[in-house]
Amino acid sequence: MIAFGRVAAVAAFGICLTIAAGRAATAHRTAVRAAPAAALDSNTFMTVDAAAKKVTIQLDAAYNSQNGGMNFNGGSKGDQTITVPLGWSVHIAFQNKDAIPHSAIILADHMPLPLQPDNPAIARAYTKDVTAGIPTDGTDTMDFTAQPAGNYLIVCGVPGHGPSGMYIKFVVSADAKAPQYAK
Ligand SMILES: [Cu+2]
Repeated sequence: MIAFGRVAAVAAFGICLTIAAGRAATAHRTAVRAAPAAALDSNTFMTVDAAAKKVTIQLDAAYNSQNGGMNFNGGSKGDQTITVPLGWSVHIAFQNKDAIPHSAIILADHMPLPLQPDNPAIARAYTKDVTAGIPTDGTDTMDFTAQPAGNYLIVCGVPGHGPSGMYIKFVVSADAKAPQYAK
């Protein structure tokens, strides 16, 4: 009975965490819904230095409760697209807002996604602890050059998360004149 009680307590604690996370996510959703109805406000996640040809992107894992928290900046299953001109410098600031670990790695836009990705399609385009994931509130940065031109995905590298829809699109474009963040 002692063991059962412990299991029950752990389960109850887990439920509390879930409820708390759900409330936080609801607050996020409300904020997002209040934004202009057009394309995603790129200023929310993207800062552009045109002179330096550098783009800084905030990448929040579990930004809200979209796809059960399996999202980046509220995007999942490829429903957001970040486009960067070929050759620009990219700085991505990753933060995990979830109760479970997540990571990020750039892969070729090719299905099916590997269950456990470990080889980035763009050099240096991955966070630390790609497979184990970065814990709650953990952060990391990645700096890389947007090349070669092509269609990619930013995917969570924790096994199973990518196939569960935790990915958004990332395009390196030879034609784009400026970065764009679209939903
Ligand atoms: Cu994940």
